[in-house]
Amino acid sequence: MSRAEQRLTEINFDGIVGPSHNYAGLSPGNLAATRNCGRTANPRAAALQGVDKMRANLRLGLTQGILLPHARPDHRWLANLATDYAEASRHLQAQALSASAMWAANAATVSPAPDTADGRCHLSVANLATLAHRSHEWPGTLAQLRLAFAHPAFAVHEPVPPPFGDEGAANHMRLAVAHDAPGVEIFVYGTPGGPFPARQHPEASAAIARRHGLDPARTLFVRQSDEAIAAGAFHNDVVAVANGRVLFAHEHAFADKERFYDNLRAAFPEVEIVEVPAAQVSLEDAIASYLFNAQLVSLPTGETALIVPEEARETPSVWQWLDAHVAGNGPIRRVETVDVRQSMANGGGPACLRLRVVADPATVDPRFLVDDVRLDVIAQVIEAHWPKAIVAERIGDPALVAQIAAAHRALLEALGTVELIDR
Ligand code: SUG
Repeated sequence: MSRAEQRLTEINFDGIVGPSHNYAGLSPGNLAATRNCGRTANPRAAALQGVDKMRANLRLGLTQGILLPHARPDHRWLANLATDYAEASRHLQAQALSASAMWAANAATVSPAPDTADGRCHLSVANLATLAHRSHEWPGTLAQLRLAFAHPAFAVHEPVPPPFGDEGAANHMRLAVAHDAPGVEIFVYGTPGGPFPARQHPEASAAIARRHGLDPARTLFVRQSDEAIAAGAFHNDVVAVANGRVLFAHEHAFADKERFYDNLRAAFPEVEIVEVPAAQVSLEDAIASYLFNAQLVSLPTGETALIVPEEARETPSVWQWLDAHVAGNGPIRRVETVDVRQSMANGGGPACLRLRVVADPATVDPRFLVDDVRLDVIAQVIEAHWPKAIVAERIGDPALVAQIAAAHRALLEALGTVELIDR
């Protein structure tokens, strides 16, 4: 299919919650994950919540894809550390077992074809180098992206080498008058020195912009505010999200806000900046409710909708702000809520669970695209195989580990992707 024949649209690829989903408190700076450390997790309910979120997206007329859980525990990683699961310490076991690949917004940074010098859609797999349990995701992610995006319309890159930490699309935003029009790409990075790690390094962002062949005149590098990181915004997508002409952000999301907004208006005069003042929604309420970790989407009608977690409805300041915005003349015309509480308890909201790729669905391996029928198949596998509960003390139990492996295999078999079995 020639470039001219491609019909570019935004596809949301949601990470299916893996059967090893548990709460091990592995992410300093991620307040929900720290708070819920040791709590009993419900992998089956978690994965079904994710499936329901995808069904809701389909009902809105959006195109939906999936990324698959990785093989866990990661025996290859443990072998590289000269140990195995039975021998490893409890902490290392938790790091090897984590289902953290579910947060697909951290899988890669994506630059759609209209933005790149060679007219291909570029994807750079994130190295997630800052935290041990996430640092071994990238080989599995790379294998999947190479399968899903094997068409010449795409270029899939290996991660930027450490120590330059890169956490993917969670620290990247794109504005464009339409998904298939040239856009402005915004890379948001953090600076070390605060109480929590700055997980996105500016060197990594710059390397990605170079390798994707982005036009420097339409590429911005912006520093996240120290205040936001210290308050628990461990990724930019906890305090800001963009889509189309709309940038939706908290007042305290960025370090040098005025300069950023000036540069953005110069690069993209069509931008509509919707800023939520701290006087109306505190940084704490924004982070606890995940107001900004929302899917900001263009509906087929052309309207902009915001898909927020239930927690946003339950936070009075946030819900009042949203009500007033929709009642007024703001660009967000519709608010939808989804229940992803199991993921939220580990700091992953609706936006964390998806990777946006602007592409022609005909160029994507169909095994990575879903409709209601395929979601039924996925839900059946989850119902039949995912553990109902994981109690923290049980993570070393060989019977649990065997059940997780069998569940993973059952899903890959059902989806025809068994070649990814040891990934
Ligand atoms: O990297 N939580 C993830 C949440 C990622 C959310 N993604 C985005 N904001 N895009 C993280 O902190 C917790 C796992 C544990 O503690 O068991 C965890 O990895």
